Amino acid sequence: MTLLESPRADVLEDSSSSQKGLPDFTTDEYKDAYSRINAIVIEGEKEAHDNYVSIGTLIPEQAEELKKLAMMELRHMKGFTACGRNLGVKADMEFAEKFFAPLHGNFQSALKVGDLTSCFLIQAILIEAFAISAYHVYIRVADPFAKKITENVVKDEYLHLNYGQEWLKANLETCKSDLVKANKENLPLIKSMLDQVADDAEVLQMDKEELMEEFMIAYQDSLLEIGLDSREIARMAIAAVV
Ligand code: PL3
Ligand code: FE2
Ligand code: FE2
Repeated sequence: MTLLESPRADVLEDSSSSQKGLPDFTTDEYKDAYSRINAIVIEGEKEAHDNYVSIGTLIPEQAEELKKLAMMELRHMKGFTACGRNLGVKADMEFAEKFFAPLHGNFQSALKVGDLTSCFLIQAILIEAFAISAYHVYIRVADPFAKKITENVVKDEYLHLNYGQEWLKANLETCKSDLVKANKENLPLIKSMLDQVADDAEVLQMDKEELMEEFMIAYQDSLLEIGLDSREIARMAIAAVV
């Protein structure tokens, strides 16, 4: 009976969250979880900026374009900093730096030897797909201020994903085996980052399975676009679970 009373448009518009209701953004529990999640996002955006600038040093003819992507990341960082401030939360940056350290280390090693394939896979595919999945899920349960900011950010993240995708696509013939190898080394790190953030995300009403699902969609779509076939993609995705 009560089902008939629920407004149909609402059900169509939003999935699970509108029926569950949004979290209480003012509780200590919410703010505590947000202090880590917000820091992760701020640190991720800052490192993304640095990574695009670094990639530009390896492709001088595209440095200008990469600088533009990097500037977007700084804007994202400022936007998410404002989200934390708006909720009265102090971001735990020390936690976030540790959170990114393994992936950051792998990116730096790749950069040092001029391994563009790994650099693009780490930053433009894995990190951007991670961000896209997280932002999509967050938008459904965010406070109105953060929702608006995140909606604008996620559009840019697709541009970043596409940029890396295009480079890998154009170079696939020579970089395929390196791509598979880099994926094997780095996809497990993304999985472990997701595991580490899952409890805090849950407090924000972000469901872990939903995050994984959104990540897999962005990841698979991107590898398909780069030119890998379903079997190759399945093999690559398995690296996350073995
Ligand atoms: C690159 O443009 C951005 C890199 C950021 C990576 C963020 C990963 C996010 C994981 C946690 C999900 C929370 C989303 C909530 C936003 C305040
Ligand atoms: Fe970003
Ligand atoms: Fe980005």
